[in-house]
Amino acid sequence: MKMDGVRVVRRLEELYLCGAHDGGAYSRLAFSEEDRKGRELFASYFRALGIDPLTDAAGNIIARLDGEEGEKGEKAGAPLPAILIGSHLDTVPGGGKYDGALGCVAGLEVVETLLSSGKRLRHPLDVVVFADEEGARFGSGMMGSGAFSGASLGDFSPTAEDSAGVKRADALAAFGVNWKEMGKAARERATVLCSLELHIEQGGSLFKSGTPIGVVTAIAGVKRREVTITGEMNHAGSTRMHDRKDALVAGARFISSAPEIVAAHGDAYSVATVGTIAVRPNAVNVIPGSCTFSLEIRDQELPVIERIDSELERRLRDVTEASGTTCNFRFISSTSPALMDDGVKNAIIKASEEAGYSCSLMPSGAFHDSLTLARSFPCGMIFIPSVNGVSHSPEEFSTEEDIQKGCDVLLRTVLTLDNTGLQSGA
Ligand code: HGY
Ligand code: MN
Ligand code: MN
Repeated sequence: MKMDGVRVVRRLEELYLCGAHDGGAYSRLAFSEEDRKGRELFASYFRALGIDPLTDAAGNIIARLDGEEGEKGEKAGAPLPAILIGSHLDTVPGGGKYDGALGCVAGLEVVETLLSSGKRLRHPLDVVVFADEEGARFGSGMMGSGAFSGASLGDFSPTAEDSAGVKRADALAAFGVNWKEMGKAARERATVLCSLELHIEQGGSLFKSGTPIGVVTAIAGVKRREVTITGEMNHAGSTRMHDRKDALVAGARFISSAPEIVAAHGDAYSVATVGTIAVRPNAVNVIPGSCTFSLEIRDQELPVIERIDSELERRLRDVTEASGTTCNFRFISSTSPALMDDGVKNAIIKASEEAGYSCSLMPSGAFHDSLTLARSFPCGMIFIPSVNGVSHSPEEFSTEEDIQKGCDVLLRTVLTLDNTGLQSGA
């Protein structure tokens, strides 16, 4: 029984093309028409196997391969708890071919490989595409996996708008998702044995060390806020420099000081990013009256995130006071760091050893659906190298050889978990 890495790579290419935009960029922002194309193509792969995926109340796509034991299987009785293999198909703007899509296509490949080999698992296997993992369109990420895990949906305001002014609730409605009903997607804990996610590392450590498999130990938490600095719109020609209350200059002073604040108050894994900024009125001859930007902080420890957040806020208040401007914050989302499950980690390590691949235990700086799933279910993640550590970029690349190895380890991990369940002892 062998996973077909060539077929996986071909499908990743086909999915990537669903995100084609005029001008040569590729992206599948959550609940966009490009996302719809990718989701429909992915569902069609399952229908070709005779499996009709369902879509839950949060827009997650779930394709089930029944297990031998339980309702639809041969042996009578309630089905055993399912093994989940999930990830996401939505991307960041200009994202790569592998982030998220690899985990979804590899889950499909496990089903196709089992079906063609005639091997029946004892447990049901659910392959899940979680909706809006990135949060690139409406600000907060992991919406589908959050709803699936029964997390509070407070971070997913229905009125949050994308850059074109489309509200989240309207974008969901175009996909048949009623924002008010998303809570119905919550999956009962007892119906899940564990969750597995194969993902690219999105960093450089596996690539630099030449290690084909990463076994994720923990996933960094992430806090996102929106900052608005308000100054005074004025004439760019007739307003002397000492009379200005320039919101963008204040923003620039703050943003440029963020790296040393993170260095002073954080640890090796601490990061802070300003990824979006809007200036008003955004005219060449008008002193900016206001600027609004995103502020995202991540670390493996929640207290470190909070410490950096308060030090950055202190700095911002100093900068705005000194420049006669004011600032305010709008909370967007916050997800605590999470540990991966020992039993699932042990199964991944065993699978790597059986396959003859070296593996290293490592934390994830990127967040994933597994971050929010880990609140409710035992989770494990398998990483493969990202060439030059690049991700969230058209340059994102993983080799066919590494994809094959990641798929081999995923299949072996599923077989181990199906056989022995979760063995958390060493
Ligand atoms: O932003 C992230 O860490 C992930 O790629 N969604
Ligand atoms: Mn991802
Ligand atoms: Mn991503």
